[in-house]
Amino acid sequence: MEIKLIQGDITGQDVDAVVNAANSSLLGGGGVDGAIHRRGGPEILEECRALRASRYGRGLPTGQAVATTAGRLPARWVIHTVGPVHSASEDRSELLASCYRESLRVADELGAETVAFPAISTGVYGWPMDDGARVALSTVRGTPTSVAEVRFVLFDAAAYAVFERALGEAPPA
Ligand code: AR6
Repeated sequence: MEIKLIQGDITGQDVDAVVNAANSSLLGGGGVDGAIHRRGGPEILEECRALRASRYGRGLPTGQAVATTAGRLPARWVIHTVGPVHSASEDRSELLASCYRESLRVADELGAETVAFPAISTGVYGWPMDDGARVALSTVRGTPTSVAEVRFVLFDAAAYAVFERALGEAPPA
Protein backbone atom coordinates (compact mmCIF):
# COMPACT_ATOMS: atom_id res chain seq x y z
CA MET A 1 0.00 0.00 0.00
CA GLU A 2 1.18 3.49 -0.83
CA ILE A 3 0.90 6.18 1.84
CA LYS A 4 0.76 9.81 0.70
CA LEU A 5 0.70 12.99 2.74
CA ILE A 6 -1.17 15.98 1.37
CA GLN A 7 -1.73 19.42 2.81
CA GLY A 8 -5.20 20.73 2.10
CA ASP A 9 -8.92 20.30 2.42
CA ILE A 10 -10.12 16.71 2.50
CA THR A 11 -13.42 17.59 0.80
CA GLY A 12 -11.60 18.27 -2.48
CA GLN A 13 -9.93 14.86 -2.68
CA ASP A 14 -10.60 12.81 -5.76
CA VAL A 15 -10.57 9.37 -4.12
CA ASP A 16 -12.95 6.44 -3.83
CA ALA A 17 -13.66 7.08 -0.15
CA VAL A 18 -13.19 10.03 2.17
CA VAL A 19 -13.14 9.34 5.90
CA ASN A 20 -15.15 11.69 8.09
CA ALA A 21 -14.11 12.49 11.67
CA ALA A 22 -17.74 12.34 12.80
CA ASN A 23 -19.45 12.14 16.19
CA SER A 24 -21.71 9.31 17.26
CA SER A 25 -24.91 11.22 16.40
CA LEU A 26 -23.92 11.05 12.71
CA LEU A 27 -25.81 14.31 12.30
CA GLY A 28 -22.88 16.58 11.54
CA GLY A 29 -20.78 19.04 13.48
CA GLY A 30 -17.77 21.29 12.95
CA GLY A 31 -14.30 20.64 11.50
CA VAL A 32 -14.04 17.90 8.87
CA ASP A 33 -17.60 16.77 9.59
CA GLY A 34 -19.03 20.24 8.94
CA ALA A 35 -16.96 20.67 5.78
CA ILE A 36 -18.02 17.28 4.36
CA HIS A 37 -21.72 17.91 4.91
CA ARG A 38 -21.50 21.49 3.60
CA ARG A 39 -19.72 20.58 0.42
CA GLY A 40 -21.29 17.13 -0.05
CA GLY A 41 -24.86 18.38 0.28
CA PRO A 42 -27.99 17.02 1.99
CA GLU A 43 -27.85 13.51 0.52
CA ILE A 44 -25.15 12.47 3.00
CA LEU A 45 -27.19 13.66 5.97
CA GLU A 46 -30.27 11.87 4.68
CA GLU A 47 -28.35 8.59 4.58
CA CYS A 48 -26.93 9.24 8.03
CA ARG A 49 -30.46 9.75 9.35
CA ALA A 50 -31.52 6.47 7.74
CA LEU A 51 -28.57 4.68 9.37
CA ARG A 52 -29.61 6.08 12.74
CA ALA A 53 -33.15 4.87 12.19
CA SER A 54 -32.12 1.38 11.08
CA ARG A 55 -28.90 0.43 12.88
CA TYR A 56 -27.56 3.17 15.10
CA GLY A 57 -30.45 4.48 17.13
CA ARG A 58 -28.09 4.85 20.10
CA GLY A 59 -25.39 6.39 17.94
CA LEU A 60 -22.35 5.00 16.14
CA PRO A 61 -19.99 3.76 18.88
CA THR A 62 -16.52 5.29 19.22
CA GLY A 63 -13.97 3.39 17.12
CA GLN A 64 -16.50 2.05 14.61
CA ALA A 65 -17.11 3.10 10.99
CA VAL A 66 -19.99 3.14 8.53
CA ALA A 67 -20.32 4.29 4.91
CA THR A 68 -22.73 6.54 3.05
CA THR A 69 -22.79 8.07 -0.40
CA ALA A 70 -20.51 11.08 -0.92
CA GLY A 71 -23.22 13.34 -2.36
CA ARG A 72 -21.59 16.11 -4.40
CA LEU A 73 -18.04 15.40 -3.20
CA PRO A 74 -15.58 14.19 -5.82
CA ALA A 75 -15.51 10.81 -4.05
CA ARG A 76 -17.82 7.81 -4.22
CA TRP A 77 -18.32 7.20 -0.54
CA VAL A 78 -17.90 8.85 2.84
CA ILE A 79 -16.81 6.53 5.64
CA HIS A 80 -17.93 8.03 8.94
CA THR A 81 -15.94 7.09 12.01
CA VAL A 82 -16.08 8.36 15.58
CA GLY A 83 -12.74 9.14 17.18
CA PRO A 84 -12.21 9.15 20.94
CA VAL A 85 -12.00 12.42 22.85
CA HIS A 86 -8.43 12.69 24.12
CA SER A 87 -7.98 12.00 27.80
CA ALA A 88 -4.96 12.79 29.93
CA SER A 89 -5.90 10.17 32.52
CA GLU A 90 -6.82 7.23 30.30
CA ASP A 91 -5.05 5.74 27.28
CA ARG A 92 -7.64 5.70 24.51
CA SER A 93 -5.22 5.09 21.66
CA GLU A 94 -6.67 1.63 20.95
CA LEU A 95 -9.98 3.32 20.13
CA LEU A 96 -8.20 5.76 17.84
CA ALA A 97 -6.41 2.85 16.12
CA SER A 98 -9.77 1.13 15.76
CA CYS A 99 -11.11 4.11 13.74
CA TYR A 100 -8.38 3.61 11.13
CA ARG A 101 -8.70 -0.19 11.11
CA GLU A 102 -12.51 -0.17 10.88
CA SER A 103 -12.48 2.50 8.17
CA LEU A 104 -10.13 0.34 6.09
CA ARG A 105 -12.34 -2.69 6.71
CA VAL A 106 -15.38 -0.75 5.44
CA ALA A 107 -13.29 0.50 2.48
CA ASP A 108 -12.47 -3.12 1.64
CA GLU A 109 -16.14 -4.06 1.80
CA LEU A 110 -16.93 -1.24 -0.62
CA GLY A 111 -14.08 -2.15 -2.94
CA ALA A 112 -12.49 1.28 -2.47
CA GLU A 113 -8.91 1.43 -3.71
CA THR A 114 -8.05 4.97 -2.71
CA VAL A 115 -8.95 6.38 0.70
CA ALA A 116 -8.36 9.84 2.20
CA PHE A 117 -8.11 10.17 5.98
CA PRO A 118 -8.05 13.31 8.11
CA ALA A 119 -6.05 13.32 11.34
CA ILE A 120 -8.90 11.84 13.37
CA SER A 121 -9.49 13.27 16.87
CA THR A 122 -6.77 15.95 16.54
CA GLY A 123 -9.20 18.88 16.29
CA VAL A 124 -12.26 19.33 18.49
CA TYR A 125 -11.45 16.03 20.26
CA GLY A 126 -8.10 17.36 21.49
CA TRP A 127 -5.64 14.63 20.53
CA PRO A 128 -2.00 15.84 20.32
CA MET A 129 -0.98 15.85 16.65
CA ASP A 130 2.30 13.94 17.10
CA ASP A 131 0.67 11.06 18.93
CA GLY A 132 -2.33 11.12 16.59
CA ALA A 133 0.05 10.86 13.62
CA ARG A 134 1.96 7.99 15.18
CA VAL A 135 -1.23 6.00 15.86
CA ALA A 136 -2.60 6.79 12.38
CA LEU A 137 0.52 5.74 10.49
CA SER A 138 1.35 2.63 12.50
CA THR A 139 -2.24 1.39 12.36
CA VAL A 140 -2.68 1.95 8.64
CA ARG A 141 0.66 0.29 7.92
CA GLY A 142 -0.17 -2.65 10.16
CA THR A 143 -3.67 -3.34 8.78
CA PRO A 144 -4.09 -5.95 6.05
CA THR A 145 -6.26 -4.35 3.33
CA SER A 146 -6.84 -4.27 -0.41
CA VAL A 147 -6.76 -0.46 -0.38
CA ALA A 148 -3.91 0.51 -2.70
CA GLU A 149 -3.45 4.14 -1.67
CA VAL A 150 -4.06 5.93 1.61
CA ARG A 151 -3.82 9.71 1.64
CA PHE A 152 -3.54 11.57 4.90
CA VAL A 153 -4.95 15.01 4.22
CA LEU A 154 -3.59 17.49 6.72
CA PHE A 155 -5.25 20.84 7.03
CA ASP A 156 -2.23 23.02 7.72
CA ALA A 157 1.54 23.09 7.30
CA ALA A 158 2.17 22.31 10.97
CA ALA A 159 0.08 19.11 10.85
CA TYR A 160 1.73 18.13 7.57
CA ALA A 161 5.20 18.56 9.11
CA VAL A 162 4.26 16.41 12.10
CA PHE A 163 3.00 13.61 9.84
CA GLU A 164 6.09 13.88 7.63
CA ARG A 165 8.35 13.45 10.64
CA ALA A 166 6.27 10.55 11.99
CA LEU A 167 6.35 8.84 8.59
CA GLY A 168 10.14 9.11 8.55
CA GLU A 169 10.43 7.69 12.06
CA ALA A 170 7.88 4.89 11.70
CA PRO A 171 9.33 1.41 11.48
CA PRO A 172 8.71 -0.23 8.10
CA ALA A 173 5.50 -2.28 7.88
N1 AR6 B 1 -9.79 18.94 5.66
C1 AR6 B 1 -8.79 18.30 6.29
N2 AR6 B 1 -8.57 18.41 7.62
C2 AR6 B 1 -9.39 19.23 8.31
C3 AR6 B 1 -10.47 19.93 7.72
C4 AR6 B 1 -10.65 19.76 6.32
N3 AR6 B 1 -11.63 20.39 5.67
N4 AR6 B 1 -11.11 20.63 8.70
C5 AR6 B 1 -10.46 20.39 9.86
N5 AR6 B 1 -9.41 19.54 9.63
P1 AR6 B 1 -11.99 17.71 13.70
P2 AR6 B 1 -12.11 15.53 15.69
C6 AR6 B 1 -8.45 18.97 10.59
O1 AR6 B 1 -12.28 18.72 14.74
O2 AR6 B 1 -11.01 16.11 16.47
C7 AR6 B 1 -16.79 17.65 14.78
O3 AR6 B 1 -17.60 18.64 15.31
C8 AR6 B 1 -8.34 19.61 11.93
O4 AR6 B 1 -7.42 20.69 11.89
O5 AR6 B 1 -12.66 17.82 12.39
O6 AR6 B 1 -12.11 14.05 15.40
C9 AR6 B 1 -17.47 16.29 14.79
O7 AR6 B 1 -18.86 16.38 14.56
C10 AR6 B 1 -7.83 18.46 12.80
O8 AR6 B 1 -6.40 18.32 12.68
O9 AR6 B 1 -12.31 16.20 14.23
C11 AR6 B 1 -17.16 15.79 16.17
O10 AR6 B 1 -18.08 16.28 17.10
C12 AR6 B 1 -8.46 17.22 12.16
O11 AR6 B 1 -8.89 17.64 10.87
C13 AR6 B 1 -15.79 16.33 16.44
O12 AR6 B 1 -15.66 17.49 15.61
C14 AR6 B 1 -9.66 16.66 12.93
O13 AR6 B 1 -10.40 17.73 13.51
C15 AR6 B 1 -14.70 15.38 16.04
O14 AR6 B 1 -13.45 15.91 16.45
